[in-house]
Amino acid sequence: MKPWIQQFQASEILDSRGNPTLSVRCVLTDHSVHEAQIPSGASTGSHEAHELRDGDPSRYRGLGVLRAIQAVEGELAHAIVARQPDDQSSLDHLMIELDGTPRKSRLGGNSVLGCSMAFSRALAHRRKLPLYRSLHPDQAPTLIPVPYLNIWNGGVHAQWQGSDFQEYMIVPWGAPSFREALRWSSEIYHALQGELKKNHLPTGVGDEGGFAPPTTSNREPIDFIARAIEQSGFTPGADVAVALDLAANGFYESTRYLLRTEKKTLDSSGMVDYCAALVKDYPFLISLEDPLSESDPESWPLLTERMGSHVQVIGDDLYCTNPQLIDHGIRNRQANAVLIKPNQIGTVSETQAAVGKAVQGGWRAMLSHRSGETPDAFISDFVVACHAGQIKAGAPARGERVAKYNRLLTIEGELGREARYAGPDLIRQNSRNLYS
Ligand code: 2PG
Ligand code: MG
Repeated sequence: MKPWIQQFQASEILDSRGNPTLSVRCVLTDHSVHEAQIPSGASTGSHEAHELRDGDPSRYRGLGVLRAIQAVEGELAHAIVARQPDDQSSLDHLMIELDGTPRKSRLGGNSVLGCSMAFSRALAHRRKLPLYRSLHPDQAPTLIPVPYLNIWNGGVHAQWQGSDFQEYMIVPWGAPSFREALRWSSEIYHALQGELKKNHLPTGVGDEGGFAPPTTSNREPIDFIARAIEQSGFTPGADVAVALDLAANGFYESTRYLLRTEKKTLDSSGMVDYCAALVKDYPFLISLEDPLSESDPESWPLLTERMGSHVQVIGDDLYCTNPQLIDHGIRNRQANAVLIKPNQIGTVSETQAAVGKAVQGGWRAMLSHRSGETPDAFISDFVVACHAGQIKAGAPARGERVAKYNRLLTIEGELGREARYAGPDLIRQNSRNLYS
């Protein structure tokens, strides 16, 4: 076979928090260049792929990625160029073997994922397909996901200045199309801004573009958001639901949940009761992510059972997009959905396997950005290709967040009449068809 991959190049760029991150370019023998930029989390799970950083305090407070650049341009590039893989799983397995550690700690999850994503784009170019078709070439993509837009930031994404819970999201699932869903969301975002101003609250934003005012209760943001939905002419629940990422790892300390804004300390069963009361009082609350800590796995099945089938319980830090951990979670009925972040696991094929594992087990999957982002919209193509039907990518504001939503507008436009906006019923039905 004629060689088609010429080289891999990498460089240090800045992410949305102003921290260094990795850009990787796959250069082909036809001289085309295919780039991927790697995001970075702040509230991370303990099983995430290792992010290789320099640790040299004289540059970028130790966060530089020069060693990751070396890994890409050295060992990884040499092995890939020598082997000339021509499909995604051959490339990813080659890199996994070369690294040889469970969490990609030798060559770095960031270096490996950079090569994996850049290669995906190169493969799409070679197949003359858009990325969202090339990622799943046997199945025509049609399902445009429901966006979960984070319009109120708390927890570590707001430097613990506001709510204990990290993300309050609007879910415009009653819209007839993604384009309309995004319009609704932008209108609600600005209505919320107006409400905050009226109440003399600051309208500065957190890491993911949502507002981040101080609050004395974790329920207050839900009340504000419900008002903003209504003021924009929509019905909470039927038109626009609400979802939370509590990111409970962040406020779990020695077997207790510390809700500082409410001056409450709860044990596991207290936290389960707290969540049960929340979904009872707010019937339009349809999804809770990381309602409990990853260090409290025995309590997850209790909470999921209490929520019943109509509330989505999503494991993020608990599973870290790892197919084995997801499998364990399914067998133990810990949750009923999983968050999918490519950089938690470190290759495109393993990310695809994680979605497949979830859906085969009857769970839903949601694609996700990271709090430290770049304009790279890989996850938008990925979510359409894998039919997961759900994506969260932050507020309908800030360049690195809207890049994902804008890419979905383009895809919806390209699919034309074939495109179906996921809505409440289609999410489960379609992803199951693909993996059964
Ligand atoms: C999360 C993510 C993304 P981070 O917890 O779901 O919103 O945050 O990237 O900081 O882990
Ligand atoms: Mg999360």
